[in-house]
Amino acid sequence: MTVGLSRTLVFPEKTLPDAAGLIAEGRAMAKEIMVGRAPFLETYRVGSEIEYKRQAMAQGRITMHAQIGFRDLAKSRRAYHEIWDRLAGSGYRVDRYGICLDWSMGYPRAMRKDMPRGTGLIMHDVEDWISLTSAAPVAPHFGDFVIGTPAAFENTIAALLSGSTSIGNLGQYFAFRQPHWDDDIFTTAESLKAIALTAAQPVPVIVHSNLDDGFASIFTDLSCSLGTILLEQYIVDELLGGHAAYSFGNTYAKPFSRLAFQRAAQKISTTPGTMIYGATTMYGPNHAANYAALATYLRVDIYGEKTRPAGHAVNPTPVTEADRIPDIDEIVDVHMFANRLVELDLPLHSLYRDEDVDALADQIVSGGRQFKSNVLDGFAQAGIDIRNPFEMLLAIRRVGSKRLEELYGPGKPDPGRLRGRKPLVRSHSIEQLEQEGEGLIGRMTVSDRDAIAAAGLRGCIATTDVHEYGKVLIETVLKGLGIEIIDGGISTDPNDLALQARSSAADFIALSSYNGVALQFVTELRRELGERCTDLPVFIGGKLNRIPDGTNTSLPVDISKEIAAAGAIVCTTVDGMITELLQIARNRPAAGSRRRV
Ligand code: B12
Repeated sequence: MTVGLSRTLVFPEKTLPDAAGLIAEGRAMAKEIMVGRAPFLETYRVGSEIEYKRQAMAQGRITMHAQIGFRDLAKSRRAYHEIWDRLAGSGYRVDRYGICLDWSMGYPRAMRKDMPRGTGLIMHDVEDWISLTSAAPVAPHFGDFVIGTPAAFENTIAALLSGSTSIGNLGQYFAFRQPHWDDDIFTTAESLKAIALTAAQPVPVIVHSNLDDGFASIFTDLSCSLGTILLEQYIVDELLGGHAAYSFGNTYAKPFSRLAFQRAAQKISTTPGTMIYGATTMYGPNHAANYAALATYLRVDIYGEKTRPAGHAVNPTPVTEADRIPDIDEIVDVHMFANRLVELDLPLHSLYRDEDVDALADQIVSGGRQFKSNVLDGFAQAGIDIRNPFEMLLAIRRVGSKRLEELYGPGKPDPGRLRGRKPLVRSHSIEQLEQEGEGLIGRMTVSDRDAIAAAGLRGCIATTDVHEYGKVLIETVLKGLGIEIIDGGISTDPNDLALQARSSAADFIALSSYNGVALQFVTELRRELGERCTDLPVFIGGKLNRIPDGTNTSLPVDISKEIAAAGAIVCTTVDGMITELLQIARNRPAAGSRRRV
């Protein structure tokens, strides 16, 4: 199937960088840069985490992953040591840390200090990286803002020197955009060099991809997510001689399909998996209630890894995660819970039956293989060189998840559905958001709905970062209310959004923001909108917090009031925006009798 895809559409540039030259440059660096002997490798006498994982798989041992990364390096070092130490004191082990670098770390080092910051760890020299991973014998997994960003090569060098043998994140490469950074050729070149450098190491180094950070959170078909693993293996292992491994979990909230996906991916894995991430979309504001979600997904993950190990560590996510970045005590607590659950869980395994879940896993695998071959055939027919890893990476990134699924998804065409296909195995997140949106409209009175529809409003909808679910929800509601939608994009910049809102004569902007940049974004957006749009309403929702300058807790605090003072209407719920829109609609002449400026 080639509908709508052609080389010139995907690559309008006359020439692209020489892939072979970039690969040679990356490989050559392996003469100087090698994996440092961090305490993890020394203590367990292994050459790499892959070796350690294979040993744990052979022993049938469940391994544990914790996510850490506070803004402040000293606090992050303390966490690295203290979590390991306190768990060891109880006879338990944390095997690996996923280190949450700040997204500003994704810019080349010289630019970092002037770029927008999120809520994660900021480091400066290689010595900082080494001092962190030296703090305890736990495997350092640099899963975010390394490969896949403009700083891919330099950050991979630092990660290797600090003893990391698990580096990501290809998922981010495909789906993330650093604010104010449009040069995807540079990002691809640096990422290709980084992968080549890992592939040329004398020990195997994992090139990690969190599928949810990439396309899996937006695909409607789990087969496409599995097909993504196959495509990543094709590029990293087959074309570049490296070791691709995947992670999944954030958005896999249904226990049955979560287990089926673990089974399916286990069948096609060559390298041990990194971690099964906590099902964080199951968490809400009530911490006690979150324990039920925690136990539910951990049980499934423990069972999956115990019975058909894919090499993943399990990831007990603190119950405070929906509020903000969790603190050290909360991480220790949740690991105590998980370790005790492993002990209590094993006797239950004989109660489970596997036939139904295996049948679903087989369906996901066959759909995934179909997706991979559809993508390769389609790309080849469009004139993309499918043996060239640079072209493969950039083409997948530029075509994007929605279009890839529309064009190459294995489900039968079904024009009425999202992506125009009936998924082979439905992924639930997007469908659930649509149902939530429809429910909100259903609860409104007919006269309120009619009033909004009659006003002929037009809204420009965008996100400041990769979190897109809030936008999907808002779009569903606004469409249902007959409001025209101007798509302001994902991970957009304030100047671009202001331009689009003005040129499309939008009546309001609706913005979703989660990464701690909301205040800066709204301030710049207001400035860019300028004098002419002083009364253009800007609605904003999501996670409206920020790490205050000079804090010593490294934890974000709510800044809704400051955002409101900067000129946005803060909405904790979608109802809040609907009430305001109703007000606007009632104060306006009917559609048709208004002139747009
Ligand atoms: C799903 C998710 C992801 C998915 C996103 C998938 C996708 N394509 O959208 C993935 C896995 C990709 C992801 C990635 C990351 N994430 Co995330 N993610 C979440 C999670 C679990 C859910 C957020 C969500 O979408 N909820 C669904 C929406 C619909 O519901 P809601 O948030 O409750 O929103 C309500 C209202 O706010 C309102 N609303 C939302 N937007 C708007 C807009 C308007 C106009 C209106 C009126 C209303 C409105 O609608 C909802 C209805 O009540 C949260 C934790 C949590 N449980 O909240 C973390 C969370 C938001 N992520 C977080 C982080 C740090 C990240 C990463 C940086 C992690 C990393 N190191 O890689 C990356 C992002 C990198 C980047 N470049 O941006 C942090 C943010 C930290 C903070 N600000 O304190 C959180 C809070 C987790 C945590 N505790 O660390 N994430």
